Amino acid sequence: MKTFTIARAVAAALISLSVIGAPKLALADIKDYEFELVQPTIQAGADKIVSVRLMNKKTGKPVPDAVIFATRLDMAPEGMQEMVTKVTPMSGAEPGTYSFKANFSMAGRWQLSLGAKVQGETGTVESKLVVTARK
Ligand SMILES: [Cu+2]
Repeated sequence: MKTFTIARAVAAALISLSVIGAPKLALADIKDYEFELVQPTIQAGADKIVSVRLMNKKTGKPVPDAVIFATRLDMAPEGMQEMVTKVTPMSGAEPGTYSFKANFSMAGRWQLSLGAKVQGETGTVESKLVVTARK
C-alpha cells in the first residue's frame, strides 16, 4: 500500500514536471537571438563592408530572413557620439548574414546599433557591436 502511494506520487511529480517544462521548449524567446560580427576589425576608408550574423543561441544556427532596421554607426566608443556615418544595407553573403556598406573615415572603434525582427517571434532583437577600423 505504501509503495503504491510513493509510486503514484513520483508519477504525479513527473507529470507536473513535464507540464512545467513544456512551454519553455515550445516557445522561443527573443532573448535567444543575438548579433555577432563576422569580422571584428575592418580597414578604415570609404565604402567598407561590415557583416554581422544573427544567431539563435539555443540552436547555434544563423537566422535567415530577419528584418534588420534602426541601424546607426557612430564613434561613441571613442567619445565621439556625434561622429555618425551613413549605413547602407547590402545583400548578405550567406543566409543569416547581413551586410552593410559604410564610410569608416577615421581609424578607431565604431559602434554599430542594430535592431531586428525575427519571423514568428514577438519583440525586437537589439544589439550594439563595436567594429575596430584599422589605418
Ligand atoms: Cu572619430
